[in-house]
Amino acid sequence: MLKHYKPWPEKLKTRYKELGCWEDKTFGQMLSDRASIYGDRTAIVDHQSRVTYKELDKYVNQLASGFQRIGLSREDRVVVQLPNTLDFVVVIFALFRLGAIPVFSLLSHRDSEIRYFCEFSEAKAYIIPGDGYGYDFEQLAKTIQTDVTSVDTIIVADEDGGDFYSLNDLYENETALPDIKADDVAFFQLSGGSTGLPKMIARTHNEYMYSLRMSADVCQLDETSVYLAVLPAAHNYPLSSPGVLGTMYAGGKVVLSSGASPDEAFPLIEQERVTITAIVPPLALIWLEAVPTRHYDLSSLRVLQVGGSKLSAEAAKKVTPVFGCTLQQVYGMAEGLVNYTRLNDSDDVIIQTQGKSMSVYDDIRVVDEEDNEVAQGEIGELLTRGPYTIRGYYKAEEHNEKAFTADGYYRTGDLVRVSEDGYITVIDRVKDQINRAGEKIAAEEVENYLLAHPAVRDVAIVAMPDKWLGEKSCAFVISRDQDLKETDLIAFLRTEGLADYKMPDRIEWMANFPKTAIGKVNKKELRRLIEVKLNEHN
Ligand code: J2J
Repeated sequence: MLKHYKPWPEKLKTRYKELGCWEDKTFGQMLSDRASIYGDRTAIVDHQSRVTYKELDKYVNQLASGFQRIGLSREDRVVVQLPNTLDFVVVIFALFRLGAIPVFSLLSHRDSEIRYFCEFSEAKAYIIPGDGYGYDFEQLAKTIQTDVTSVDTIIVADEDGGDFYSLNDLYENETALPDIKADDVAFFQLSGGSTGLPKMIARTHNEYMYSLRMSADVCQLDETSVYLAVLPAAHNYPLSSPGVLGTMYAGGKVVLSSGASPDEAFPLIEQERVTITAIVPPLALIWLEAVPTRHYDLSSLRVLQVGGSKLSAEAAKKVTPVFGCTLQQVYGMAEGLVNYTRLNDSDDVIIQTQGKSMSVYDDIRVVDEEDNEVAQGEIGELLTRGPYTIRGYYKAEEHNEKAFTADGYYRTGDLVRVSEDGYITVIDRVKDQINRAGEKIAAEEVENYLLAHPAVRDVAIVAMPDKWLGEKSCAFVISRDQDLKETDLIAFLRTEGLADYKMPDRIEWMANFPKTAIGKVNKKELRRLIEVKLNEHN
């Protein structure tokens, strides 16, 4: 068993198996099954390739064999930082078959994040994209390899690996692969987080397979479905809700796009006859504006999923008239629970709510600050547990005490209202996080970086409303130095190697912070202050 991983309690494992939720299938087996049922159907399309299920199955075995030859084996952690390409899919399935554990990072992550992922997971390998993605990943990989002792293998997804292995050279004759168990950890994902350091989420084959099987079912996918991934496929939403993996579960076709703009996505929808795709609310606004001015045939689209942050009812109303398809709101989290509006729900439910949990075995509680359940229909924090919601973060015992209840509920940090028939409306959040266009920023993580600047005495980061992104981040700073400028702080964060989306969008200088009754920084008041200021300028 993987060190530091706290497995599911035996009683629950037995229960979820008896209930038929967990089917004891690994992702490796799922792909072979699909290859035998849907062999000649197209599985994956990217900007340069198109492969069938049978071909994909073969490539995955060949790459797993190559990985094995260069020393990767069961339970080795491998940080995977790849764009939406066929390579991404082959790599993760090859690692699944080997029992090695991908750590899903995003292309936008930089030195600070990658270093932490490698160190914290004690990764053995790091897989990076080739040229053409706007950043020198090879240089980053060199630094990581030098600084992080566990990392001894770098693989570049390019024909020429330079000083490292080239992914293309690792496709080899198939060799015997280990026997992987469905209760094993399949991969690590990153939590959106609200604390100083991102938390890691370990998911087993069993629990995750159930999540995507239910998603495929709710979204009515079958082998004729065509899913377009425009969001980074490593993220939980496009990976499993139903995403790339749910579509493969159903035997459908996955189209991978490295960009999400209308000019990249719309032609793909037309050419590949895409039936379903998933976007975040800010993209929905851009797509809605773009439809009338672009002349692509989008008539194949049956479902447009919108989730990751709150979609306004105003925008929600426009989706069906503009796209001629059903809107599906998706409210999910990498920790597990996923809620969907159903395809046959009334317009009112689809426009006003963020959906209903997908499994009858999801336990949902809505509680007040003392953890007492609120009256039905009242606002409170959503707590949840169930067959595909984690029971604790990886290697984070102390934090788990706070993030989960003693009886195993995950504290989502979301303030919601649940209707009598189980539909959830997300109202606000209690967690210290900024949801910037669906990308989550843990305020404390960025605050800690800024506090390391010698001229910063104190800092507090809060969300401020933004017409396009939903929210942006505003850092209130108390400076020791009158000459300190916004540009100095941003430059400082860049040298620290923080991902771009975490950079504060605005800096406000303060002499003191408003405090709460118990003397903590009053972030609610700071949010109000910046909102007032923004309104004054409008
Ligand atoms: C309001 N807030 C939302 C929504 C997520 C499917 C869809 C999304 C995610 C995801 C995911 C929201 N309205 N429709 O993993 O499988 C906010 C909540 C939630 C947090 C989780 C999936 N959909 N949110 O966004 O792990 O605050 O997952 O707790 O990135 O995003 O973020 P994340």
